[in-house]
Amino acid sequence: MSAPAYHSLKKTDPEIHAAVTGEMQRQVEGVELIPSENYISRAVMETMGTVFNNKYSEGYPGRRYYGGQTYADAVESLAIARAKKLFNCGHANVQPHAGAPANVGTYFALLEPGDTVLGMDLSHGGHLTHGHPVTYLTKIFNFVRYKMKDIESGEIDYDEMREVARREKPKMILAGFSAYPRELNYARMKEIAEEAGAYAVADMAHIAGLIAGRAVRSPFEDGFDVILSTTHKSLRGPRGGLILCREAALGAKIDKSVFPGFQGGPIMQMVAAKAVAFKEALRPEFADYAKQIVANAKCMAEAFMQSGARLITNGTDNHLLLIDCVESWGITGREAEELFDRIGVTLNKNVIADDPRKPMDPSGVRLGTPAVTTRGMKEAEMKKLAAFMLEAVARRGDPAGLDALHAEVKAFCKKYPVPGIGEN
Ligand code: DSN
Repeated sequence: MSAPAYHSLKKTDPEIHAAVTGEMQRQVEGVELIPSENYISRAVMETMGTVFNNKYSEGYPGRRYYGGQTYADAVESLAIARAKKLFNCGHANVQPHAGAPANVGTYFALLEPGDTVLGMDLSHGGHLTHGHPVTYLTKIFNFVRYKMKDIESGEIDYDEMREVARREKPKMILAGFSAYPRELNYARMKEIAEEAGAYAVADMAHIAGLIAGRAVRSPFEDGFDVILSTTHKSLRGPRGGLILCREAALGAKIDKSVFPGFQGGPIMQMVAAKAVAFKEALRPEFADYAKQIVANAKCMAEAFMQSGARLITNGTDNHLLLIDCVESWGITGREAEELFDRIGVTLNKNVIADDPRKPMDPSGVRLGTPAVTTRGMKEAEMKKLAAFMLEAVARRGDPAGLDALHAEVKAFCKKYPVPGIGEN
């Protein structure tokens, strides 16, 4: 497969064409370790650029506010049916434009202003949308946070969570994270939610692909009411959001909340692309992919720990790792991000639990394996990537040494074509 040429774009807007080409080259020549990023297939990419962009489709299949919906209804119905099959549930809303809108749609469907939500603390792996004070959501709902009780094992303090739930009487208990390397005990959380009379909701944005591929447990298996997600992380679809209900009965509330509650027309080319991605994720080979993501992350974690690096929770059960750079290498997370960027390895600085440093210059970095696994890399390659990064740390005062390492990384990447781009 050769790289997309984008002839019309080149003619109309050479500057944007140059940026697109540059970005394709960056993706092909570099190692992508940001755990929330991935490479979509050419089929998903093609669908995102289709004429569905021209169509308004407010409403849902069979009940729209505009005419001309034959094909829009067909793609949205397919997306819904495939999402339900993939996640084994009773209802799917495929219209949220992204992850944060999926959170907002879920909160407004299930809560009244002033209601309490129990969510994971951002510094312990949670997400901004789970109640960080900088978000507008905290002006409407009352967020209470839970944390790990033991940073060495990553274990959540479920006894404390139960105490807090008894005291604060939340209407929603939220499982989910963007920087937590372990599995949550969904059964225990569901039990606590039941006792409190709260909805059990999971934000599985990071691990949707792992759940779809049965590489980790689905919160629905333990009776969770709602799972929300993005579609573009480990699930390897277009950028977008998704809300799933275990029981179809809750679906009407979710649908009404997304539209007309706070969104307008769905972005139908993205809904169509979600349908294509779900079809890809239903293939047996996607389950192999999901399991390899986890195997790769565990292997990489082992390689770093063997080198003496400190990992938050001492390893991983999913797709991501958090490294304490200050403790491991005597550099900050920002310095580490810049250093690895210098050799073509992309990851992100990240706070670690109870970080004494600020988010723009925290103590850690976060990295993950969904994207490199899509390129066909396995355990041997994970060891090689860890070795490149450790070598960069060793050569950090040596610009020529880092240049040489960057050339090695580029040569290494050439062996693993990016699906969707191919040879560039
Ligand atoms: N930006 C996504 C992440 O990296 O986790 C979600 O906020």
